[in-house]
Amino acid sequence: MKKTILTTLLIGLASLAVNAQSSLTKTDTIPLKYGAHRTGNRTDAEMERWRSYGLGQFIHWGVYAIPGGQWQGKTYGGAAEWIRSWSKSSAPENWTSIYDNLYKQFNPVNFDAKAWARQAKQMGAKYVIFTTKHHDGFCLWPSKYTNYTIKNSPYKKDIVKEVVDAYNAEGIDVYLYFSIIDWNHKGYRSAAPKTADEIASYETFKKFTRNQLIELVKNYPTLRGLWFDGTWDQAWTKEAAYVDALDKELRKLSPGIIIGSRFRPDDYGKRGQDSNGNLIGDYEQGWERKLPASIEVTKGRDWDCVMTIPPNQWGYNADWKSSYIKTDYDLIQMLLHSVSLNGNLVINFGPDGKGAIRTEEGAIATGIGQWMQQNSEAIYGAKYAGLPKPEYGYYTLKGDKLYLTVFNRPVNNQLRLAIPQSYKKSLQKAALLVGNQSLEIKKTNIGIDRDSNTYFDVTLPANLTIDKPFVVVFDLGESNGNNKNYGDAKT
Ligand code: H76
Repeated sequence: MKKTILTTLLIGLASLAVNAQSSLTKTDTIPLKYGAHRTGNRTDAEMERWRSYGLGQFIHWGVYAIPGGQWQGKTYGGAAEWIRSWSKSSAPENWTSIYDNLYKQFNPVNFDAKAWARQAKQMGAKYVIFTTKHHDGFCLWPSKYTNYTIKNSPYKKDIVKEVVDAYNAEGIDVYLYFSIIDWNHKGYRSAAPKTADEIASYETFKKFTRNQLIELVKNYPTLRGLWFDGTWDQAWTKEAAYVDALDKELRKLSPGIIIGSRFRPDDYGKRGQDSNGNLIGDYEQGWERKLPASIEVTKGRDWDCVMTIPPNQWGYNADWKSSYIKTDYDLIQMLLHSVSLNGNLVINFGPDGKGAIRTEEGAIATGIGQWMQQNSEAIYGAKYAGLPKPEYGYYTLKGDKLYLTVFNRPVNNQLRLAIPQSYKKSLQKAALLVGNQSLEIKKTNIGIDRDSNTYFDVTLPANLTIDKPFVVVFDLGESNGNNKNYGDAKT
């Protein structure tokens, strides 16, 4: 039995990612042909670019936007983009066939890719993930490999192209969402094929999937990555060799492309991380609508969190009355939470059947954008600071600047920061990010000296009137022993 203790902890300023293997004890390694391609994070420029985004936009759009979660007075109840799978007993009569013909009405007269892109830019999104095809199989690009595409709708034009061009024109990177599940393809199945006929039929689906992916990568050469979904079927998870070869092929066709952890299964059908616990793909895609509670649970991996504004609705749902809708404040807090732990937050929008982004989403985008306009320095390119989470909000770090985004302002206007004595940097200067007003820092001895922290008090201006989160910037210097408590008596 070979035991390796990997104790690499990289919180240096050059490589800000904490190594995935930090302080893990690895025991037996299972031999895998199709496991992780590497054990640490990617270090190339494309991935560095991905890491610096902070904020992204997700868009779920397709024919499911027409019913918007309901049909003829009946409510589906599940996630609106899943409405095709409305169960027979509660669904309108002939529901599947109604749904499969909806594309004949897909004519989004209000769709304006440039307006979407402008709004995303104004919100501060650095990248967009756009649904080319969801589980229903309807393609928003004119795929050569099926008739179930935008080309055969009244709209006709290539929506993927319009989106790619418009977002690129705003300087926003484009990633394409692609569902492996395809309820429209005859060869698609969920259970692993067993009989010769089933296997032959599934082969047609595999070929089709490969063709479509190659088509997307070739059609839209500026794409930066693929965001896979619907890869959990047993039929797919048993195809490790096929998917591995396809992954390599796509990477060859599109050098630098970024593909998350939801594409390839390993030899044993494990997804996300392989049977040895190593991440498959370029970043962790498992934080869907969830945020890691600490840096430890991220295992030092790159990750994104895709977040819905309502509880779990991705495609347009007409009914936003029945549940809690996140506010721009909630989402800004999630953004800080994400960036403070080395993740990107991707906020989902679900345009309606006519192509309009609902006014509530527009207002949220505006609110976030106004905040980003003033405070994005604490977000873009910022990383985990190597410090425990402060009770007032979140730390992010960029170069020699430490940002504290304050959500919980103390009533006495004193931010008392507990800095571990082991921290390699010292806090030199403090100022409000907006307006650059400098703030006094005082070392504070409050008698708690057994917890290995040094306490610093930063006084906020009493006349600071602000009802939004705000940022305090610290200039960091080399630690000169400053963090140690002084004057401790011998006992
Ligand atoms: C389940 C599921 C899918 N994954 C999310 C990202 C949405 O696309 C949802 O429909």
